[in-house]
Amino acid sequence: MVLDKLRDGLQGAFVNLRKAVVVDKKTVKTFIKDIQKTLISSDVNVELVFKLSSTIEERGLLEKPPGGLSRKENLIKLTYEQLVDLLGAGGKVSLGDKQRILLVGTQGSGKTTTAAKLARHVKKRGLNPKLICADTFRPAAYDQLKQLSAKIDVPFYGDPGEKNSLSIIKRGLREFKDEGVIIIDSEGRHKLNDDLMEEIRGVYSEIKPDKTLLVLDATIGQQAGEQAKAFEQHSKVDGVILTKLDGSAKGGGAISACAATGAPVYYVGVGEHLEDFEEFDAERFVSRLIGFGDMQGLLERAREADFDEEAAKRMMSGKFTLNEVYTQIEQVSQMGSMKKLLELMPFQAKIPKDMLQIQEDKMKGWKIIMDSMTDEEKTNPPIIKRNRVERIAAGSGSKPEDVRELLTYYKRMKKMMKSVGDERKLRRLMKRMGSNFGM
Ligand SMILES: Nc1nc2c(ncn2[C@@H]2O[C@H](COP(=O)(O)OP(=O)(O)OP(=O)(O)O)[C@@H](O)[C@H]2O)c(=O)[nH]1
Ligand SMILES: [Mg+2]
Repeated sequence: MVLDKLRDGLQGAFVNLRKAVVVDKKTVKTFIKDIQKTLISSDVNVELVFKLSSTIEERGLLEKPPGGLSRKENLIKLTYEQLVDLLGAGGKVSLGDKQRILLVGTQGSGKTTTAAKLARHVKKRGLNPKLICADTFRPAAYDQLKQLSAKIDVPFYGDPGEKNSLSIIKRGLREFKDEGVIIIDSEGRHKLNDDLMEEIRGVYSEIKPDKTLLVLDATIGQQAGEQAKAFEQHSKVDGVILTKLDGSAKGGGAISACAATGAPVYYVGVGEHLEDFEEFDAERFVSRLIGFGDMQGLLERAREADFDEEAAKRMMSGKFTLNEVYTQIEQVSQMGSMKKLLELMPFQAKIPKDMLQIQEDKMKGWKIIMDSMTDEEKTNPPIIKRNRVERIAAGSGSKPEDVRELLTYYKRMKKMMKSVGDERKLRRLMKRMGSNFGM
């Protein structure tokens, strides 16, 4: 798995936070210490770590949590956002039918493996990748890439007899009629010396790749930032591919250093196999590290499910009508399927199971039913007796049972509201329901 230590450290911090009963100064401090320790041991630059932690601390303690969020959730949200910020925006290669991608990097950084991984990735997306081996420096380079391309069944061009990499590339482009996503594996040298830079510059100005991607070994930690900078000074680098993130204890340092340098990380290599390769997306990456499903989705939903004071007051005074049910349903459909919503929740709400299992399409049907009701019926549902049930069913194209089912649901909800009793409990309940039903 990717970045075991970083993941375990962060998850540990979040587990402790979740267990905390109150979010006071001490809790926040302990949480932040845990985060700091983890990041620093992943080789993240100390200054960046302190900047991140002081932001979390200040805002976590002082800020009034935005709508619907508890202090704890707000702290999680803040930390999540700060981590995403630390690891950068990521980048995207918009893959097309006709494209030249040049891979550059020092020796052993993983260029050749990455060329094949990228080709596989491109192919999976239904595009047409082709590989060129332009490494004339390392004797076995040709065979290595040739074998890899055979494995993924991707056209390959190379010439072990040719010493000039530029001429190989030109011939390769001609051979491939310059069509498809052409991925060029270039040679690496031990260091970023002038020779290598000269070579890259030459290739660059002649070939004019659509994208030049720098392949960096993540095990070098925050030094990745300096390498990215050095390359950028000599040739145009569009983005970075970080390899060996699986085996690196310093991956966090490598990613954050690239982000700090302004070099977007496009892809990450997470193993020796060709399928161990992913697009890098900081948000998804951080969500996975800290072990919540789709954090972004949760946050959006938390915002949408903003606590509605007015609705709470209305309900407290016993005014829970079908209008409230209507709003509920509307919000649920805005939020997407309830099942999906539940998967997103880090904190499983304790709401009666059968209440959660009310199906989405049923709810949509109820909305249509309510559209056939008069305002009076919606504000005062007990007046809906048999005749009205039949009229509403006919008007909404549904069955009388459906109308009755809706009324039963309404009664149950109303009873639940009443049984809650005091306001604080209701608020809590509403918040839970807000996350589940969209109130
Ligand atoms: N664990 C792991 N190993 C990787 C990854 N990417 C590459 N490797 C390994 O790193 C070693 C070097 O990879 P290459 O692809 O040959 O590197 P290169 O940059 O082409 O090397 P030169 O051509 O010599 O400059 C190989 O043993 C690869 O299997 C990765 O994401 N994870
Ligand atoms: Mg190579």
